[in-house]
Amino acid sequence: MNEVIKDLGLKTPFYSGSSGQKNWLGNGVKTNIKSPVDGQLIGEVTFADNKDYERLMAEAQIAFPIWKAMPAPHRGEIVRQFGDALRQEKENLGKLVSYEMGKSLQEGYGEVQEMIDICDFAVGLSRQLYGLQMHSERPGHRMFEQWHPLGVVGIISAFNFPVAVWAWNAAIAWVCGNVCIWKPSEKTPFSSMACQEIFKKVLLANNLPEGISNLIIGDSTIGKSMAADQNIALVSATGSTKMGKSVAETVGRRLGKSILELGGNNAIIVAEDADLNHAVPAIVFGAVGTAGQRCTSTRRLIVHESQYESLLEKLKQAYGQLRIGDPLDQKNHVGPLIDTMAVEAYKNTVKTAQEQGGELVYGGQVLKGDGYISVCYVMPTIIKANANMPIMKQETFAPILYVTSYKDLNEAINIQNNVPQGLSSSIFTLNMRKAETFLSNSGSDCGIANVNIGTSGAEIGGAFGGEKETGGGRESGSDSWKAYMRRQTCTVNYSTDLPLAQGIKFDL
Ligand code: UN1
Repeated sequence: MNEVIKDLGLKTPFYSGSSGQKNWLGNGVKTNIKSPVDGQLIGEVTFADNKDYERLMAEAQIAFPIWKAMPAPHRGEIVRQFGDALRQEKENLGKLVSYEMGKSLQEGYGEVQEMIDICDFAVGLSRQLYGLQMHSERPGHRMFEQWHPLGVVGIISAFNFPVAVWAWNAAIAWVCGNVCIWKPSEKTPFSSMACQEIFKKVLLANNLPEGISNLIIGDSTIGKSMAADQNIALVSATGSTKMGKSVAETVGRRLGKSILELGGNNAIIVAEDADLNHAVPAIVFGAVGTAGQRCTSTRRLIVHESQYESLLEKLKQAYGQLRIGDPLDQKNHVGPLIDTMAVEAYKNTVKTAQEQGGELVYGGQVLKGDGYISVCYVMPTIIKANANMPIMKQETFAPILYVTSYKDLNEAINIQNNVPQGLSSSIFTLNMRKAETFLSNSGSDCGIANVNIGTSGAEIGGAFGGEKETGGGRESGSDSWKAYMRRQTCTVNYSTDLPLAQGIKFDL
């Protein structure tokens, strides 16, 4: 095992080689996992095959009746303990996420903090899984709705948030009484193994079966099996639109439920009256944070023509100050892309954008040499673009920012909405009319619409997700929990009569 991992000192030992002791170690193909930070081997994992999947599903099915029989606030208590265990492991787990995925250490810690926060949210929620009571039209009748667990929830997560997105789903799914099977990205298995071991320790300390949380490390064949499996009541999938369409088709064919959180193509509109002291750092963080690999990353900048040149100058200056390198070194702002395939996608996109008339004004190169040995580091890039360029309608998971200008707000909103994706959006303006127009039903068509903050870094308290090719699902806060439960409408007749609804008479 890699020395960096050994030195992490996670209080919960999580990796003991591919000896088959852990329930997530499979019998399929062996794969080497390398860090994008330094190209070093982190370790070897053995992918699960379908037999392993069936074994885990059996464990989940044994665990479900035990877990759902516990009152929801008691389930909340287990999630509270998980949150506490994460507080203990925050530093080391954050480092592991940073090393395995390549995001900055601060963002690695932030990701674990997001897990802790969603646990707190879920604990409170465990006492608030409310149903409504309606007035029945029939005398002596009571009508209400209640919410029951679904069963086994499948979670498919992406490499860019290797642990937090799982926690958004799992913590909520658990307090709702479900058990989970988690297939993380095969690019970041070690972070998920650490999480599984941390939660397993909590379960075992409470005499509960590990099957409440199941981890399966495998490639897309496992994701496909999950989508097709009748035993999975809900599949919550985060990742590319291509993957989401395939999951939706398969789950839809069996009329199962899905929550899809897919690609984004997020824009910031900068109005003529924007406070650039706030807009510039928000744009830079949104475009280059996590090396442009968030689904909420800022990919398009739509700037009023009066601000266009001066903002571009300010951005070029700010980009010039960015330090690119080892994300575990807190002096650096931008780490590597996840792998060399992502670097190829970055190169192709920069090239295509130029072929389509875009003008490269900053970056565009892959970094080589000392400190960039993994060949996964790229220069954050700014491209002067024309909103009609087809490449601007695509999401590339890389720090590439397209900048385009507009004359009036309606035009800006049209440009912002005229893409297949609909996740996050924002406007910088000090003008109340413009802000409210942007938030109105003729404004942004995205699931997230912000004023005077950037497109990324959503809080867990809100429902997270977006429209159109982003998939329409909502995870995390607000009333997203309802998607993890089944609704039951109940009517009780306590009268001495049997009146029918709609006044129908049926006398025998
Ligand atoms: C994702 O990239 O899949 O809003 C999720 C954000 C994060 C979540 C991103 N809280 O940027």
